[in-house]
Amino acid sequence: MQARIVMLVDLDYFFAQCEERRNPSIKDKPVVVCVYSGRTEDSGAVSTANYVARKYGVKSGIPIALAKQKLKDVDAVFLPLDKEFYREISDRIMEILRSHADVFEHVGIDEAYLDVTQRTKADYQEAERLAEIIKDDVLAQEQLTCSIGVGPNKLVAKIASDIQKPDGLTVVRPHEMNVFLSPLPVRSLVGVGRKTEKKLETLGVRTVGQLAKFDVQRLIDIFGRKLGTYFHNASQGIDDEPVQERGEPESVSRISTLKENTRDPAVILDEAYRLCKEVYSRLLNLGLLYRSVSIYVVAGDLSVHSRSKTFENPASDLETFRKTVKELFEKFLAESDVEARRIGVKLANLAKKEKLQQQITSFFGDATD
Ligand code: TTP
Ligand code: MG
Repeated sequence: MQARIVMLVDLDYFFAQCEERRNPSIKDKPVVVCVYSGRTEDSGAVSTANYVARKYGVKSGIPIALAKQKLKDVDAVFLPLDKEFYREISDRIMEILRSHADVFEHVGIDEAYLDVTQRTKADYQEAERLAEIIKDDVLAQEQLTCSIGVGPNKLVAKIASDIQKPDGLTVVRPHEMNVFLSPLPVRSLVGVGRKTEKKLETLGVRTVGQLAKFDVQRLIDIFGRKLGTYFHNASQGIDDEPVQERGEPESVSRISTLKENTRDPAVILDEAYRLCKEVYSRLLNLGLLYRSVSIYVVAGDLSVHSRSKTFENPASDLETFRKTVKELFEKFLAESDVEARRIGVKLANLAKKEKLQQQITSFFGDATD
């Protein structure tokens, strides 16, 4: 396989950082984002916490009651999850990241792989510069910090991204890989969970370096061919998994929160057109056509309303999209008396451009012969 350069970008303490961005006055305090189960006041688990809270031992997954105990005498902030708000920020950041990648793979709400081999001409210095630019862009446009790992493959990039959090940038060149990986605990490798870690420990293997020296046949005997081979390769930093765009989405949408609740069509359309532009640019990147347009309104009382229009034939232009969005919002405002708190636009029934071309060609016959 040709030498590659892969990045993993992971946003720092993501949900909690979004909350800090919304309300900067809490930044220096421990911030704990909670999933309340609703049974009793404190039942539920911690979704994530900022790094101030982590110093007190508060982290993802622990019970809220335990987090409160750990922060007993501290002026800490406990907040409920607001997934929609984090999703909005994530969507916009993912677009920034996508614009810097040859191939982009969206992994989770705060994480993505970027193959940057071509645009950096496989040069690590270039890749490091690009990573700095990405960090600056995300900070300037969305006021959030992230950590980036750069390496010859996904496995190394992922581990590198995690090693200097928050606001980290770690570049691991191929010749540095073994020195980088050797001292790490085996748990650093994707796929090594607590159980595998225990098992390896009984074999005297604690670090990635020890795993790399361990007889591969014995690993296969113990874990089976697939896993044994994987552990062996991973410990040497070998990973051929390509960075891959994940499937074609069924729809492309954006939603955003208005500065204040309103029914003013000018304000609503102004924001809606901005969202249209974002959605449209995503559509262009995907090389897709659309057949339906929807709008969403989340009202002041958080009720959700939508209107849609579906065309007979796929459309591909921004103007039709904008015109339909305008029509749908005007219709909605005429029919309903709610004030909009958040608004969204969506393109769905997406179709491939080539398919359309094929249809046209088969319909009209091939004009070239
Ligand atoms: P992570 O990237 O694992 O964590 P993080 O971004 O909060 O912190 P870090 O600086 O270490 O990257 O997860 C991303 C988001 O996913 C996180 O902000 C909250 C959510 N999450 C949960 O809700 N439960 C969990 O157990 C974990 C691990 C994450
Ligand atoms: Mg994160």
